[in-house]
Order: sequence, then C-alpha cells, then structure tokens
Amino acid sequence: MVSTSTRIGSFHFDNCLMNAAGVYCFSKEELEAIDTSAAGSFVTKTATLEARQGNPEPRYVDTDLGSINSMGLPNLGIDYYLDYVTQLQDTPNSKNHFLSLVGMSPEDTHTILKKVQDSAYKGLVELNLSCPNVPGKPQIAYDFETTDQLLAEVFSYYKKPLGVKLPPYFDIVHFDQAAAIFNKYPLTFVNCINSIGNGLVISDETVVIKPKDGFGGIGGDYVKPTALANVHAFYKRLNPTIAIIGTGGVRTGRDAFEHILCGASMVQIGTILHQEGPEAFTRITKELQDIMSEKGYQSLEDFRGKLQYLS
Ligand code: RRO
Repeated sequence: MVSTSTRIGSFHFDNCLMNAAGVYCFSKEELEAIDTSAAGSFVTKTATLEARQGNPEPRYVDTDLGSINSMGLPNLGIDYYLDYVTQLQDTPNSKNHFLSLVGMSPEDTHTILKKVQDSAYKGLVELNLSCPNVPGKPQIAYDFETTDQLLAEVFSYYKKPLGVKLPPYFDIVHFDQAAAIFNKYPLTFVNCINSIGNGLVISDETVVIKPKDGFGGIGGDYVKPTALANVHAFYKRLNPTIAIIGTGGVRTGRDAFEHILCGASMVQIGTILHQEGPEAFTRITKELQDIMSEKGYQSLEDFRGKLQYLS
C-alpha cells in the first residue's frame, strides 16, 4: 500500500533512498552491494579524467555526531565508472543509476562530459560542484561567476540528463543568487548538500585526520538542519522541472521524511551508511513507511514539499 517510489526527470526509482557519493561507491563490488540492497539506486564515487589516489590517511573518521573526511577525490577514473553504469543499464530489470564526475580543471570537466555525451550511457549524471577537500581547489559552486560560465559551456554541447551536487549555502541572498543561475539551465536535478566544508574535529589535543592539518568535510547529525534548509530553499526557488535530491544527516526514517517534506524527491544516505552498511536501507525504508502509514500517506507526492509554517 505505502510506496516510497519516486522520479527524477524521466527516471523511475522503486525506492527514494540511495547512497550519497563517497560512501559505498568506489569499486564495482561496493556499488553492487548497494544495487542489490533495498536502495532505489546508487551514485558512483565522483570520477575524474584519470584515476587518483586521494589524500594521505587517516582521511575519514566517524564521530559521535557524524563524520569528518578529507578523502581528496580518490577514484578509479571516469572510464571505470562509465563502463560499469553503461554495462548495467543493459541488464534486465536494471535500476537507474547516477554517474558522479568532475574535472580537476574546467577543461577536464568538458573532456569528461563530452566522453559521456558520446558514450552509450543514457542515465543520470551528477556534476560535483562542491568537493571541499582538494588542496588549492576551492569549491566551484561558491564562485557564482565560474559556476554560471561552466554551466553555460556545458549545456552548449551536453544534451543528456544532468544535475549538480551543491555545497551548503548559509545566506538567503546566496540562495537567491544560486537559484537564479540554476534556473537558467535545463538541469534535471540539484543535490543539496555536500559535506559542510572545512570543519575541524579534535581528539585530546590533536586533529583526527591527516590532510590539510585536520580540516575536512563534516557529515552526519551535525549537518541535518543545514541540509533541510538548503533543500527547502531550493525547492521554493527552482523551476518545478528541476528535482531536488536531499542529502545530509539522514540516520532514520524520520530524517528522510523531513527531507521529503522540505521538497526532496530522492534522499541520499552517507555517514550512517558508512557506519551501518547497506542494511541501513532496509531499516530506514521501513521507518519511513511506518511514518507514512501512521499519517495516512500512500506516496511521497502526498507530503513532498508540504512543510508547514507557523502563522
Ligand atoms: O573525495 C572527497 O574528499 C570528497 C568529495 Br569529492 C566530496 O564531494 N565531498 C566530500 O565530503 N569529500
């Protein structure tokens, strides 16, 4: 009776829950573990043109309230992930998937996207505009002029369904300015949020991760209010043709429910997936279904975006 199925653009998903890029998505083995779980889809680790080792370890640490990471974009290169998702799309009853990517320069980004454009891959692509952890490379989406220019160039040749992964914004004016840019382009979705960049976690007197003197992206419970605010801010501002994917602080069905209430069509799970493994999808789906049943909601459309305000 209760369905957690959803759509992003023209793509159907039996379940609205999936992994967040960076967790359970480095290798085919990890991606297969998500594909065969209760998740409705997977997204690959953000791929660059060439494979990368990433930053020195330790570079990911779980904390009581979430996680900190400075992975530094370790990945097996675009060809590995593009070949895998292209191969999967031709298998019977395949789920739909997301291919995450970004270049180490605008030129690289165009080379990668042209490769995807010319490939047989028909699925969704997520352009990561928000990696916080590559020394010397600022998060692209905090520079509105660069973002606008990049998207203008991309959409001059890229004709397949494309969305962007965004960093958290913290000011109403920035929500307005960012949304005005995204509304100029035929984006299929925006994904809010990436980790909150450049936090610092300390144990006794020492930082807990090695790269960048301990500075890293924060995820988990710490970030849920910021994630919900970004999901809702963009839900209110973006053209209705642009779907919102909600990511950040989802550990329970209640958290997923809140993301959907704020306007998310799909909900991604990062830190808690890292801590619990793919069984988390079974648990969180059940918890979400139970909340929907209690409230008499049969589908996500019954409550998506219907956040109530105090009058
Ligand atoms: O690899 C990473 O360090 C990383 C990436 Br690309 C990202 O988008 N977000 C994040 O928290 N870490």
